Amino acid sequence: MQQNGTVVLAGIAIGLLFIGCSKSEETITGPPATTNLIINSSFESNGDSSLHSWDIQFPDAVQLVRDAAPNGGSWSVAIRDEPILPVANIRFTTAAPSGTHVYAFSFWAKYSADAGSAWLRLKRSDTTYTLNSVGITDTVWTSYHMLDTLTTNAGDSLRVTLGGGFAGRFSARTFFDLCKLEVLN
Ligand SMILES: [Ca+2]
Repeated sequence: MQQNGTVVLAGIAIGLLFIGCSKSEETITGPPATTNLIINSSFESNGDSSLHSWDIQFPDAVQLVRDAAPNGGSWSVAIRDEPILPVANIRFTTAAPSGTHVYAFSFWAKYSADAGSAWLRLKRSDTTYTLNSVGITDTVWTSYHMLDTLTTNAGDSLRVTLGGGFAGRFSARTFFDLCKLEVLN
């Protein structure tokens, strides 16, 4: 009897093990795969600041700072005022998915002393079209969202530009974080 009891208990234990396994497999299913085209949206990697994948147009005016948007990790990018046009900026460029799609361009930003702007542009052959531009309007972290329906061809590129102001105030900064360009459909 005692032996049979041990066998039953072992069977229950193995059964629980399988239930445990199937439960953990179910919990693996997460949110749908992201369609964000921007690599390094949050200006950080493994807790360290990073400008990986962004082209820096005016290195002296671009800093990574420990001041993140809500749910934006630890770091953001701060772009200083420069009395120049085009303004000091960083850019991310990617091949455009071909066909007609709805794109959501979004980011968090704030400014001190003088406000910068962000642009979404389409590059086609030798011409660059501005699809959307927005001036930063707040001195506390605020989210900005834009939707664009766009038809693109092979060879087209999409470019996001994040820029500082151009009043030339030395202390002025515009901060950006969580910059995304998502393909919705
Ligand atoms: Ca961040």
